[in-house]
Amino acid sequence: MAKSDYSDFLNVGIELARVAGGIIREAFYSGSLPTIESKDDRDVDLVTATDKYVEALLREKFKAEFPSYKFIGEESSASSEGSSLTQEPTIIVDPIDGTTNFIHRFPFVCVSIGLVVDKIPVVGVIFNPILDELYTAHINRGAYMNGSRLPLFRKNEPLPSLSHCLISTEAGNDRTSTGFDPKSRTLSKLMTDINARGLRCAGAGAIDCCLLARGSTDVYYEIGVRAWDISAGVCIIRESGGMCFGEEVFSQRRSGENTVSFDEPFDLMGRKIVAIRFAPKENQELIRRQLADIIEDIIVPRD
Ligand code: LIP
Repeated sequence: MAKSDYSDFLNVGIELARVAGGIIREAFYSGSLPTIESKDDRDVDLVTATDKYVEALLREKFKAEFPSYKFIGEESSASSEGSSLTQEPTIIVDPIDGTTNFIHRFPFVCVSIGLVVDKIPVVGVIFNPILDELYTAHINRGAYMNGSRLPLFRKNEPLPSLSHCLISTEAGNDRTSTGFDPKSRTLSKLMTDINARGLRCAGAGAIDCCLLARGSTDVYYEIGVRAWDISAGVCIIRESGGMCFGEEVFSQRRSGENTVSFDEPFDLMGRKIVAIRFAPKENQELIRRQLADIIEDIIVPRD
C-alpha cells in the first residue's frame, strides 16, 4: 500500500537537485561550446554531454539511497529499464529540461525530479540554477518556491474566460506537417478568435508547469510532451491548486460528452497536458471546456 510520507525522498531530491544545478550552472557560464548530439534526423531534439553526465550521476545517487525504486531518465529511457511506468515507486528525471535553452544560454533551464507511486506524482522538485529558483511539492502538503507557498501571485484573481488568459505552450520536436500544422492552427485560433492575452514558450515543459503554479501564467498545454518533462511539474501544479488534464479532455470531446472528473488520475505516459492555474473551480471548469473546443488534437503514440 502506498505510504503518505515521502519527506525522505523530498529531502534527498532537493539535495541532489542542488548538486545537479551546480554542474548545470557551471557548464552554462563556461565559455566552452557544449558537446551536442542529435536524437533525431532533423537536429531538433538535442542532448549534450552535461545532460548525460547529470543523469548518470542522479541515477547512481538515487539508486544508492532508494535501491528498490525504479528509475526513468530522459537520456537513458531507451536503456534496459525502458520507460514503462508501473505501480512501483518510480523516480522520473529530466537532467536538463530546456536543453536547447541551455545550448543557447537562454536562462530557462532546470533539473526536474519526480517521484511517482501507484502512477500518482507524489513529490516534485524542479531547480533552475540560473535564476536560482527551487520549486518543491509533496502530495497533500502544498507547493513552494524557495520556501514561499504557491501560488505566489494572483491568488484572488478569478479567470472569467480564456480571453483573459496568458497561455504557455511549446513548439515541440515534431516538425512534420501532420505534427506541427494542427499546433499552428490552434495558436492562430487562440490569438485571433479568442483574443487571448498572450502567448509564451518557456522552452521547457517543467518550467511551464512552475510558471503556472506560481501564478505567472494561466494555462499551459502541450501535445507530445514526455513524462520526464512534467512528472515533477504535475505534482507542483496540483499542490498549488491548479488542475491538470490529459487525453480525457480530447476523448470526451470526441464522444460528445463534456464532463471530465476533476479527480481523474493524470496519465503521465499519455503525452498530453492541459493545465489551468489556481482559480475558483467553476472558472477552471469553464476554461477547460473552452480549451477542449479550441485545441486541435494530434494522435501521438503513448510512452
Ligand atoms: C523539451 C520539453 C518541451 C518540449 C521540447 C523539449 P528537453 O525538453 O521540455 O516541453 O516542447 O520539445 O522536448 O529536450 O529540453 O529536455
